Amino acid sequence: MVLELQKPRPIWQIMFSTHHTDVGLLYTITSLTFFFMGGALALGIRAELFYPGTQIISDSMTFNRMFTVHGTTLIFLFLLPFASAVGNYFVPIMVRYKDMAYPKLNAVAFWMIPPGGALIWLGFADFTWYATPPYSAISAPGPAADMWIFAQKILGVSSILGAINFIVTILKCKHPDLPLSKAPLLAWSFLSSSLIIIVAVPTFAAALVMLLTDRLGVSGFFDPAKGGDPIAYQHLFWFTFHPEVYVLVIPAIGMMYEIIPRFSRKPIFSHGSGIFAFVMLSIVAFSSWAHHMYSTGMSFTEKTVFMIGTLAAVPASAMHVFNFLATMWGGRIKFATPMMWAVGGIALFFSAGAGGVANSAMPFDFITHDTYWVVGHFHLFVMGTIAFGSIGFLYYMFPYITGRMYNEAAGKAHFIMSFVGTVMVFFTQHVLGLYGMPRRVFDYMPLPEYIVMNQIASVGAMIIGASMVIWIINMIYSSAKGKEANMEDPWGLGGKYYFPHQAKNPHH
Ligand code: HEM
Ligand SMILES: [Cu+2]
Repeated sequence: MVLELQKPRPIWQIMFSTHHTDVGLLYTITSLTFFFMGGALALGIRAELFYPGTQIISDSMTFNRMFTVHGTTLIFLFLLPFASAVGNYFVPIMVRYKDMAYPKLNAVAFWMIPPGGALIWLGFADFTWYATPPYSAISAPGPAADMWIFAQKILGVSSILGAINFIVTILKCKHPDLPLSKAPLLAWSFLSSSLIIIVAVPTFAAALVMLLTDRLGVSGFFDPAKGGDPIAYQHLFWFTFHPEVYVLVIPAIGMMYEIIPRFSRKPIFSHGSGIFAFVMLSIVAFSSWAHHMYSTGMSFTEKTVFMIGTLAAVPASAMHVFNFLATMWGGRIKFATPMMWAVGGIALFFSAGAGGVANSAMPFDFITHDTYWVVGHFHLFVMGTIAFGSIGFLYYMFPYITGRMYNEAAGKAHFIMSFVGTVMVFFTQHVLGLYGMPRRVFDYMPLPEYIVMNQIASVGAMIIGASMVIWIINMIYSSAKGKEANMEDPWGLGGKYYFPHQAKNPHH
């Protein structure tokens, strides 16, 4: 089996390899490490908010640093690299090519991530994951902020290199017998998200240079005192980062497209609508960035345009959900661990999407903007959908990577606890937002409602944390001692299933 770790192999052979499955493995391990690091900060934040007043974090500056690094880590050092991990393993196999188009470039893109991560963690900046001026341009303290900016430049270049590699691999290296329209949806998801990356990310790269020169005192793009405009930064930022949320979610949906039909023992209900919805999403991703900026004083017309632009993403997202449901409908479903994560992820995708629709209505957004509602909304996506899809997919890959089976009972316990915890934390945060609790605060008024809801959220977070410990133990133990997997049919679904077009290439 192509994905199997060839044992025994010394670690440096994997580290210095440019083979797509080895690079995929490096991406997997790195991204999971950052997942646990970023998660630990989240537990610290929730512990602080368990009671009003000061608990474990001494000052608000430290608190700001913690959630800045938490968010930056989980988006840029976990979700994005994890998607690259999956893409590296599967895209070449799915388009029936021996490797990525540019294997060395692929390794270079990976090796930019550890230094980027180190800069973020050693600096520990405090200006939130937006780095919003004027604070970031004028007064965010020293090396931390500059290290963050520099790290983002590195990670941005890495993700553009990765995207170019995926696009070329899919469009140019695809086997001639495989029409693009028949390529698996997982491959399509990488094509779509890579196209978004190469259009969106350069804008933020420009904004970062402007921000850095502002900090160096040689320009005043975003400094009102020098005639600059801080709102301009927000436009550049959200022009990149609204589409970026689709860069995150599209591969996760692609992963669900692998899992759902397989565990429903049915073909995908509609391959064509899956492709259509991916392409639609990657176009309309660009029509909605200013929905993050309703309260910055845009004209009514502008706001209306962006409200409609935002809603344009809804039918495309819904198309995926219906496609999943129709695939499961009448299938002989086996709720093994990967399937549970995928189905749980779809349920939360639907809930989070409904919250998004509410948000995009500007009068509602005026009430919820910068409250915990927003935190609840996007976490339901990033944790409830994207991380759920990713974790489920990792269980799915596990036998193929290690040749062994994970422990099914522990996998299910992990899912159930994470699901319950996720609902407890992020549904409650929506309500907290409606009660008016602002986001990014280190303390809150000692109202009974606030206290109870913050405690529910904090307990939920601890449950998620505990479930992750089960996961780590299961992964480590099972990769060494788990029972040998039947590589042709690890879950006993009946019928032989290989990845559609399995490549058999020696490692190089
Ligand atoms: C596809 C998956 C999605 C992801 C990953 C996602 C993620 C996010 C993130 C990260 C933020 C907040 C950024 C921040 O302030 O730190 C956000 C805010 C927002 N999202 Fe989503 N979102 C998704 C889908 C949607 C959809 C489908 C809609 C609307 C139909 C939507 C509407 C909004 C609005 C209006 C805001 C701004 C709220 C505010 O700041 O007042 N989102 N989303
Ligand atoms: Cu957005």
